[in-house]
Parts: sequence; structure tokens; C-alpha cells
Amino acid sequence: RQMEQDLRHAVANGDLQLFYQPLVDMKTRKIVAFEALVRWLHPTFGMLPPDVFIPLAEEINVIDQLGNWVIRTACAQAAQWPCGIAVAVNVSPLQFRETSLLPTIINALSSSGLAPRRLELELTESTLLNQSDDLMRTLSSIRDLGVKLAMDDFGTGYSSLSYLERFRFDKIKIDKKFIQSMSASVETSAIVSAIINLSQTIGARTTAEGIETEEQFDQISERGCNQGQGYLFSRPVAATEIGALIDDYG
Ligand code: G
Ligand code: G
Ligand code: MN
Ligand code: NA
Repeated sequence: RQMEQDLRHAVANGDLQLFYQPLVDMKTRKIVAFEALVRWLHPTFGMLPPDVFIPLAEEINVIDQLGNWVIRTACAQAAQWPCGIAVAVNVSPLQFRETSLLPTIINALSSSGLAPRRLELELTESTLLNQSDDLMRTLSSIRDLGVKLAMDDFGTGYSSLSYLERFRFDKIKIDKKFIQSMSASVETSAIVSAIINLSQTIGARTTAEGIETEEQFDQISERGCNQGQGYLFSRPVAATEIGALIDDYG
């Protein structure tokens, strides 16, 4: 398959680019972090979004190589930003199957000089489906470095609550589907409040994803959510546009 060959080539050659979307403090609206979102610069199809090629990268076993590139690049770029601003990196569950994840993180931090607390890893619930000793050890080692752990897309997977009990996350990201149906549904609105309260109980911060309107911002803000992310603040932008965003929201 041509696409498969193209992707192997792109990963080997670094024909990838990181876009960044800001996470803002709900009280001050200042930028506290950027989430790195990978793009593939395909020679004929142009810029491809990750939902098109991450599943393929997982299938053909180049996700470790791709994921390691993302970690190194995100740390190197974030080291150039003001030191109050963190970088969040998405990690595929499959990256925990290989032994290269932890050494890659250690190496990326030391060669960039980025403080470990400025790196946040976003894991999905499916990462914790199989809670092997290896997985728990790797997570503990990452945590021991001072790197932060966030649970991404919270509420879309299964048995979320038992995962939260078993391993303490620094942050819970409430999936955008909840934020976007809050105003139309009393039930969804109650679920969002419950997630925020639960997070506070376990000592985790919360980020609301997919905030597009001032109305959503107000509803989330009232409920005590710590951070927001969404088109209301900014779409994902190229690394070169970050300076201007920090000037506006810094
Ligand atoms: O960039 P976009 O907003 O289209 O992101 C779509 C999906 O791709 C999101 O679920 C996001 O978590 C995922 N994604 C983006 N960048 C990465 C990455 O570097 N690694 C992994 N594993 N997933 C990513
Ligand atoms: O990693 P995660 O699955 O959370 O990926 C975030 C995804 O959400 C990316 O595809 C990003 O482009 C998208 N996104 C970010 N903000 C908004 C928003 O305000 N509205 C919508 N519809 N999508 C958003
Ligand atoms: Mn994410
Ligand atoms: Na998400």
C-alpha cells in the first residue's frame, strides 16, 4: 500500500510538523500550556491531520518512532517558550509496549533543558485497560521524573473511575463532546459538574476541551474547572505563530 510506504518514509525523514493549541487558565485567560498536535506534510496530499495517520502508524508499528520524534521536538520547542508555559504531548497506548518511551523522555528533557514539570503526557483511558506491572512501573518512573500525567478525553472510555483510583493523575481533560452538549442537556451539565468535583476530590486539575463559545466558557467557569482549551481561544497553530499568541494571551 502506497500510503503505508509514504508514512514509513515520512517518519524516517521527519516530514512531520507539530501544531500547538493553547490551554488557558479559566480565571485569567492567560496561556498556561500548549498541546502538541502532530501533522504530516504529505508530498501530494498536503497537510494531513493525525486521525488519518496515527491509526496507520499504530498498525504498521512506526508509532514508537513517530511518538519519540514528537516528544523530542515538543521538548526542544517548549524550551524556547516563557518558563511558566508547559507543553502537553499525546501518547499512544502502544508506546507503553516498548522500552524506548522512558529513555526517550529522559533524553528529550536533558538535551532540551526543559524542566520536567513543564512536560505533560496525555494518556487515553485505553492505555490503562491492561494494567500490567510493566505499565504501572513505567508510569511511576515517568512521575518520579517530575513529568505530569493527564487523562485525555475523559468520559469517552470505560471504567474511568477505577482507573482514577488505581493511578493518580495530575489532570483530567473533559472530552469536548460533554462541553458541547452541556447547554442542551441538564444531564450532561450534571456529568460535567460531577467530573470536576471528582477531580478535585482526587487532587487533580481539570481542563475542559472544545470550548467554542462564551456561553460554554461561563458554564465551565462557574463549575470551577481550572483550564480551558478550544477554538474560542485559538485553533492549533504552527510553532512560528506561538510568539504572537503569547503576546495576546500571555
Ligand atoms: O490535531 P487534531 O486536533 O486533529 O487531533 C486529532 C487527534 O489526534 C486527537 O485525538 C489527538 O489526541 C491525536 N493526536 C494528535 N497529535 C498526536 C500525537 O502526537 N500522538 C498521538 N498518539 N496522538 C496525537
Ligand atoms: O488529544 P485530543 O483527542 O483531545 O485532541 C484534541 C482535538 O480536538 C484536536 O483534533 C483538536 O483540533 C480538536 N479541538 C480543539 N479545540 C476544539 C474546539 O473548540 N472544537 C472542536 N470541534 N474541536 C476542537
Ligand atoms: Mn489530547
Ligand atoms: Na481530548
